[in-house]
Amino acid sequence: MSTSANESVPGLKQKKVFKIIVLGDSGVGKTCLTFRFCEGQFLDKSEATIGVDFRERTIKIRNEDIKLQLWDTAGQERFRKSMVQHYYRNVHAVVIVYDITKPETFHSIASWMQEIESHGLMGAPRVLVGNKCDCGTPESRLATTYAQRLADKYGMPLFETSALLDSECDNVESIFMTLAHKLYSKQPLRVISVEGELGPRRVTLSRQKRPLRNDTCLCS
Ligand SMILES: Nc1nc2c(ncn2[C@@H]2O[C@H](COP(=O)(O)OP(=O)(O)O)[C@@H](O)[C@H]2O)c(=O)[nH]1
Ligand SMILES: [Mg+2]
Repeated sequence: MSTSANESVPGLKQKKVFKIIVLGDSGVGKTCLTFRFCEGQFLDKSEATIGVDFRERTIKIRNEDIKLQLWDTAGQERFRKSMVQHYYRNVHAVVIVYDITKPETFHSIASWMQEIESHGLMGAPRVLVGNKCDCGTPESRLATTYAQRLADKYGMPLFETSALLDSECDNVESIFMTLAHKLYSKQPLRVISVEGELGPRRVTLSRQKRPLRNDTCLCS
């Protein structure tokens, strides 16, 4: 688990930092989604992200301040290749975005999954996001059932959102809050008692109090 700069000050409580990377083809709305979550509004003049950009927002879980650090990247291969190692370091969770009006961005998900796998992140909490649900017609949008099948195949929840519509901001909120809660409660279960050799066996499990990761975030 990463901690913020105050870790060197004795007596100050360390803030947990969750690093979440946002992947997906260029133009699907990664920058607008992270902006919506961190700044609470639609980013009017979104320019192509060059290399890596990150935004932060502090949320509260069980009265504890948690810093969510959202890393947003350019979808283009030419930028990704040069900074990929840096980008994937100390990642806690992954958001994969496609544009529901552009099937080719949905078909790229398989290669994004391969990239995630090659960086050993298949065990990290992941969500699939179909963005721009304010666009197109019901016929031109990728069917939810189709996307849900893929999400189920990879064992991740599916969210359909719009970074543009204020009425959809709760959905954008849910994407990152779902991941934050998953990360917060991601503590391994351990057996603390097994009862009755002859009678019915009852196994009690409890959550281990262990930090999720203990690495230091590069950008804190
Ligand atoms: N209608 C609509 N446009 C969006 C939405 N999200 C992003 N855009 C637009 O899509 C384009 C690409 O968005 P951007 O966030 O830069 O995509 P990125 O390349 O994945 O970071 C921009 O022109 C945005 O204004 C959305 O939810 N609805
Ligand atoms: Mg961008």
